Amino acid sequence: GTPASMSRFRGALVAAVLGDCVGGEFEGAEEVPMETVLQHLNGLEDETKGNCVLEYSDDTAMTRCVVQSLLNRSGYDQQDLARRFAKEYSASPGRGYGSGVIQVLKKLASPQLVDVYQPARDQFNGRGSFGNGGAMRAAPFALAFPNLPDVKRFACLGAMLTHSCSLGYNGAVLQAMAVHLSLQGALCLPQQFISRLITEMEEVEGEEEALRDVVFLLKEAEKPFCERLHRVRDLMDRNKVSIEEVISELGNGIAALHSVPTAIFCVLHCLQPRDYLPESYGGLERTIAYSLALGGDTDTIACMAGAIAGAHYGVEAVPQRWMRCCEGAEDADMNAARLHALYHQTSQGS
Ligand code: F2R
Ligand code: MG
Ligand code: MG
Repeated sequence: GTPASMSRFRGALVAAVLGDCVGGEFEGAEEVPMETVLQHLNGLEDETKGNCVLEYSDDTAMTRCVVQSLLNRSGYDQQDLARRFAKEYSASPGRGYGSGVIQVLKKLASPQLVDVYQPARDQFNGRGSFGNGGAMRAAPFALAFPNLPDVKRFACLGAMLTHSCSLGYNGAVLQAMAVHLSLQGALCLPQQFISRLITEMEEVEGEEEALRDVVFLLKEAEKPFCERLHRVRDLMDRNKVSIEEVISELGNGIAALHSVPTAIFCVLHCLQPRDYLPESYGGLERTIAYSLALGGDTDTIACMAGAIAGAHYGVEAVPQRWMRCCEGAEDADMNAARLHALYHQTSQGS
């Protein structure tokens, strides 16, 4: 498709929901054989099963809040988004939220709250969360703002409502940038795509807060996301790479650092057919199946990989039967069209 076409917007938002819904089955599993993944996905194709409904989790619940807020406010409004997060959690607390973020969501509901970023700053004895909860809901920022500096800025602020640690909010910046570039067609040149992400993250991780956080947390390299993206590039260059190697090099966990680069790798790895995936699968199906086979935080990795891949392949690549099984997929499709209009309205105004 052409850059920033309607099909790409719809693909991004719908495939993110699909990744969350189909990935929920395996979240937290240590090992997920590909055979089991394919059985699960084949089950979605089975017409005899009637209306199977896979419920969405916190990933989609919070993404929907971001989408609704961006659409209703025609841009980023921190008070409105904070209020929507709190309201959504209170209406539907059983969506599988992270155990830490629940405290933030309860505090955000308080009418006395003056600074909406403060509850996030108080997390984990003032260190803030490094979880992937900011990144899992970052895609809509790439679908609302046409300019990269806006995408980075608002993805960062939107994540900071719950994740004040740079290892959390920088994961959201990286995820939103990946969706932004994919929307422009940048995945047609995969080497340039990953190089661009590294260049952008060099700048993002040069910020003082980021350098401070890596000293205290996770004991990682000075620019941890850049370092992981270099590993993604090394793995991409290899013809054969095992699931075990991907997990050990990139991770499959709940930290943004151990899941956002992994999701990006899943997309890049599945641009070509793979002998362990059905020949009948297109790139989007391959990406989601592969994300699930990594185990660990499967709903979130598949959700993030789905958004990036969906922006590349477009909505035509989404299997109708999978879509019909997933709660919230139809809504995502309609909202994507509205975000498309907002994006193009903003690009004309700038
Ligand atoms: N929570 C889950 N899955 C657990 C199983 C749910 C189960 N299916 C059910 O229904 O009960 N999934 C969701 O959580 C992830 C996003 O988490 P988020 O929003 O980042 O939450 P939080 O609480 O901020 O961080 C997650 C955990 O990471 C550790 N952590 C984070 N920062 C830390 C720090 N500074 N120091 C120490 N630990 C830190 C904590 O264990 C947090 O609880 C997604 O997977 C989503 O699907
Ligand atoms: Mg979840
Ligand atoms: Mg998850």
